[in-house]
Amino acid sequence: MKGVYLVAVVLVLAVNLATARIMNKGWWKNAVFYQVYPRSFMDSNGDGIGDLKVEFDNIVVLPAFDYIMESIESKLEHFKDTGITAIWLSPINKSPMKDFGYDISDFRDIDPIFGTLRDFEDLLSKAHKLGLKVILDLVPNHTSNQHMWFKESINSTSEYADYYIWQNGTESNKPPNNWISVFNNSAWTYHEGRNQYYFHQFYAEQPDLNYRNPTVQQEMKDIIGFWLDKGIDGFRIDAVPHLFETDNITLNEPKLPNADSSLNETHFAYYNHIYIKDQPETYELVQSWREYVDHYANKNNRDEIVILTEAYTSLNSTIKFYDYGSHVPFNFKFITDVNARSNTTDFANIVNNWMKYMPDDGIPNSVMGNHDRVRVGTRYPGRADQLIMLEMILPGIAVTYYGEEIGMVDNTTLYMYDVRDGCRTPFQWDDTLNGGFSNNTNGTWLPVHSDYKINNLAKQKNVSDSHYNLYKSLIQLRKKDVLTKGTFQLDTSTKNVLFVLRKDERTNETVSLLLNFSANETKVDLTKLLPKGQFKVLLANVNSTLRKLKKSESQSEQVQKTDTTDATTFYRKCLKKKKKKKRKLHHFQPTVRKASSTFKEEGNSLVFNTRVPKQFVPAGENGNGRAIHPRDIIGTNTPIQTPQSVDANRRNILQFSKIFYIT
Ligand SMILES: *[C@@H]1O[C@H](CO)[C@@H](O)[C@H](O)[C@H]1NC(C)=O
Ligand SMILES: *[C@@H]1O[C@H](CO)[C@@H](O)[C@H](O)[C@H]1NC(C)=O
Ligand SMILES: *[C@@H]1O[C@H](CO)[C@@H](O)[C@H](O)[C@H]1NC(C)=O
Ligand SMILES: *[C@@H]1O[C@H](CO)[C@@H](O)[C@H](O)[C@H]1NC(C)=O
Ligand SMILES: *[C@@H]1O[C@H](CO)[C@@H](O)[C@H](O)[C@H]1NC(C)=O
Ligand SMILES: *[C@@H]1O[C@H](CO)[C@@H](O)[C@H](O)[C@H]1NC(C)=O
Ligand SMILES: *[C@@H]1O[C@H](CO)[C@@H](O)[C@H](O)[C@H]1NC(C)=O
Ligand SMILES: *[C@@H]1O[C@H](CO)[C@@H](O)[C@H](O)[C@H]1NC(C)=O
Ligand SMILES: *[C@@H]1O[C@H](CO)[C@@H](O)[C@H](O)[C@H]1NC(C)=O
Ligand SMILES: *[C@@H]1O[C@H](CO)[C@@H](O)[C@H](O)[C@H]1NC(C)=O
Ligand SMILES: *[C@@H]1O[C@H](CO)[C@@H](O)[C@H](O)[C@H]1NC(C)=O
Ligand SMILES: CC(=O)N[C@H]1CO[C@H](CO)[C@@H](O)[C@@H]1O
Ligand SMILES: [Ca+2]
Ligand SMILES: [Ca+2]
Repeated sequence: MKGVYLVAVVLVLAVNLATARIMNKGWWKNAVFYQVYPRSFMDSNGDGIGDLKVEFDNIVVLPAFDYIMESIESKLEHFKDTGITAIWLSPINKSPMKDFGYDISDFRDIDPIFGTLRDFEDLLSKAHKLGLKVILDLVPNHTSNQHMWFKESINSTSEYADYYIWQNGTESNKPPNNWISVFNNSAWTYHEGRNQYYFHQFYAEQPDLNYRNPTVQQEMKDIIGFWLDKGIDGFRIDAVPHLFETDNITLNEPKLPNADSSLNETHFAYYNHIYIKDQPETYELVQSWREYVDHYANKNNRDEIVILTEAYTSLNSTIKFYDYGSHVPFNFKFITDVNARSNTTDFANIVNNWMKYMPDDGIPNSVMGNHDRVRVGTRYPGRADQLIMLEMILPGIAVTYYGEEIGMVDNTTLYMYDVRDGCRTPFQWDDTLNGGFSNNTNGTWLPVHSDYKINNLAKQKNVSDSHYNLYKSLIQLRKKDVLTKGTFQLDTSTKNVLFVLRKDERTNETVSLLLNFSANETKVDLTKLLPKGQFKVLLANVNSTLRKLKKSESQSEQVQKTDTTDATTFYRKCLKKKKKKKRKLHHFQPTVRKASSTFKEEGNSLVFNTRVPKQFVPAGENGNGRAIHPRDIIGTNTPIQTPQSVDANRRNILQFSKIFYIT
């Protein structure tokens, strides 16, 4: 009997070993992640603030997809059409909202403004039914000062005493050292209750957790486990470079040798943050979370759990996260290192440097905006399509900030709560009250951008030549082998033209992208770039004349130019033809068409971007590499502007507007 029993046990063990594994590995590798800023996405109860629950034809649906749901049956279809892989929700945890959710007072609960835990569970299960992944924001660096841990930590003999970073002041009761908060001024705030200073990388209401305390490390793992138990598919980890600080409190940070002369010792950007950013222990901590989620997925036979990391730091320090467990170390270089005056070489450098330093098994990614930065459509007036086309054609992952898909722009004069308000205005669903975001007749937490009547999703869905339909088509295109597996190459040999070539080595199929950086028409000799010179235009930016050709016409037009196809001549001919005969304009077919017989030989396709609108400022004018808006130049070691300096910002915006918008 005993023998039989033993055998049975061994068998069970063997079965466990054989079945326990991470499923669907790499599902994220060509994903489009869509960032939802819940306050501004969809308001279901009329309080003017977005939330998780959306009543729609008596069905509760998730906010990200309410626009997708004409009916239940069309849900899945429409999701498949749009092709977003995963939504990432900015923090929805309980919070006093000092930093709109980035100050958490209970990591295991949902803030009542957004709904309940139950609402979240509904959202998650509906998302999963649609084949959609859900990523949550994890904000591990700090808690709210209203968190129970912090309240207890004020008592220096409680078990939470070492959950935060407490230090005595100097003899004259000044902060212990010169460390500065990201939002400027001392990173130390005195607390009477404990007669000590506590450290905060961000607002004083966001005390930093002490990761040198193993209990704190365990707490955060438990929180990760709590949300994994709910079934979420991954985490986007906030403010990662700030996790650890040096433990030698006597070390003052050195001044940056090239600090801007307008800065002084109260500014974050004044110092070289060698002691409070990018510490080696930070990488090990991220690695420990990766091990935790891998172990979890493995143990529970779950799809791979993805980790995305937010780090505004040097290229090297960002890339290093690949080696420490981050699947997606956000590439913010298109936000921080280039602007509307950058040239094609500057752009090529961003891509090439990333590729050069990324580990061989790494997956690149591109981020064009988020809730801290001026929207891509505002940073690049009239060129939002270009940037979206670029990120969609480049290899790897694309990250969309809500509204980018319809070309939303900032309200550049808005400042109600935070200098970052401008890019956080509500999503523009349609042309009804509050852009369809909320039925509140008193307005919404931030006003809807005034262009919602002409720029909204409903309208764009009905017009084939729209940002939304371009976005959708790009996502469809991304599913082709040539874009998921193809090689890539950049070419800047034509002045003002950035050329991206993707090629499927097995079939020789290519997809190319031409971006014109000049405000003028630019000639491109495609024979140099595409050896056989044949191409088919697949997609073009909104308002491009190319889009308005008849399908058959656009093809034959191109076929005639097998040898010296010249984009300008082509473009001019299109214009002429358009003038000559007034014909019914056919919208450009956004999907990939089967190559007609004339294209069989090479199958080259061209995602063709013609010219940018007149308001584009050519490189050189003020071309000193400075950004349009002070917020744009926040990069390594540069602070998010403090509310105090907002007036100065505003003046700059107005001043710059004059340069940028020719009306
Ligand atoms: C807005 O919609 C909510 C939910 O349907 C409803 O309770 C509320 O009365 C509406 N408010 C207005 C002003 O119509
Ligand atoms: C501080 O914590 C200790 C240990 O838990 C407890 O005995 C004491 O009552 C607390 N003091 C206050 C003021 O809460
Ligand atoms: C901090 O100051 C208190 C007196 O307020 C003193 O008892 C304690 O030893 C000091 N701690 C350190 C680390 O110097
Ligand atoms: C802390 O830094 C000081 C230099 O400011 C150095 O003299 C001291 O040895 C360091 N202490 C430790 C424990 O590393
Ligand atoms: C530092 O600059 C700020 C303006 O950004 C100014 O208000 C402040 O007085 C300056 N502080 C010092 C110590 O110079
Ligand atoms: C980045 O890392 C590379 C290779 O490790 C090194 O050659 C380069 O000097 C580093 N750059 C900086 C700015 O640290
Ligand atoms: C592109 O701009 C950079 C500065 O951003 C400059 O150094 C470089 O010479 C420019 N290259 C070309 C080809 O104009
Ligand atoms: C609008 O404001 C008025 C006056 O403050 C208030 O009575 C009313 O309830 C508000 N309506 C909504 C929908 O919030
Ligand atoms: C920006 O917000 C302000 C309210 O602060 C409003 O008056 C203005 O019309 C808004 N601008 C746009 C373009 O929506
Ligand atoms: C791809 O192109 C290469 C070089 O022109 C050629 O040798 C190869 O046969 C082509 N492969 C296919 C599948 O057409
Ligand atoms: C654009 O074209 C105009 C007129 O042909 C010319 O004057 C101008 O210099 C051109 N600008 C650039 C940036 O090439
Ligand atoms: C892009 C992003 O999420 N930025 C956040 C970084 O962390 C600080 C503090 O939590 C937030 O204020 C930012 O919004
Ligand atoms: Ca609401
Ligand atoms: Ca920290």
